[in-house]
Amino acid sequence: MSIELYTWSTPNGRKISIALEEMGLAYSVHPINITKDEQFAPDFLKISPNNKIPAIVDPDGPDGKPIALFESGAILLYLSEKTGKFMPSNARARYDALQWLMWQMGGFGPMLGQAHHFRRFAKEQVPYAIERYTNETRRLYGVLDKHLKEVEYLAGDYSVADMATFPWAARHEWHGIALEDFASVKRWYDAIAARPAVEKGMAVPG
Ligand SMILES: N[C@@H](CCC(=O)N[C@@H](CS)C(=O)NCC(=O)O)C(=O)O
Repeated sequence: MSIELYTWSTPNGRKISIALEEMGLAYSVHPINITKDEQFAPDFLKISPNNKIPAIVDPDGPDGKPIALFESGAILLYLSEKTGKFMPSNARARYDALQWLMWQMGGFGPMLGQAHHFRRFAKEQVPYAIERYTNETRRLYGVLDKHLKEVEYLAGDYSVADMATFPWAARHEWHGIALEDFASVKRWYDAIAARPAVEKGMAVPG
């Protein structure tokens, strides 16, 4: 039975379509148009009470019963546990992957999102906010670049931490970053962009 994916054409949504493609799981897509407030529809709120995409319903949950999940980090961990893929089993490596996943969820996502808002969508130009979030974004790219000088992927092997981080880096023009300024990020980015599952996942919801 296929997993129901509730999503929109945003980095957080595409984390999950990438993971589903990488893991070879069958899924059907339900576009939730957040520009038309569809995330506030009562039926969607039953699945995602924080009125945000992505969310999933897996008819075949851990106990064989359906499970609904929101928050992209939780969904990635659920899918990796379900399939036994893209999370290391060794405890030390697992915590390495978890810390980079949490880094993405707490920083390289929320801060880039604020940069997008103030650089592209805010009704008034607020130079302080533009500078604050653009600088913080650049700092985070510096952290990522330094780490990727030492390792091929965020937790050594390709994992859900990379799947979470890549779609945000794919919006680098929106947050004022030239990937050429971060050579190791660029090497990592190009390798992930070339994966067929990533190409398919990035095209969802179409
Ligand atoms: N921490 C959440 C963030 C999800 C999120 O911010 N989703 C945005 C689109 S990328 C959304 O649905 N926004 C609609 C709204 O805030 O009303 C996650 O990672 O799943």
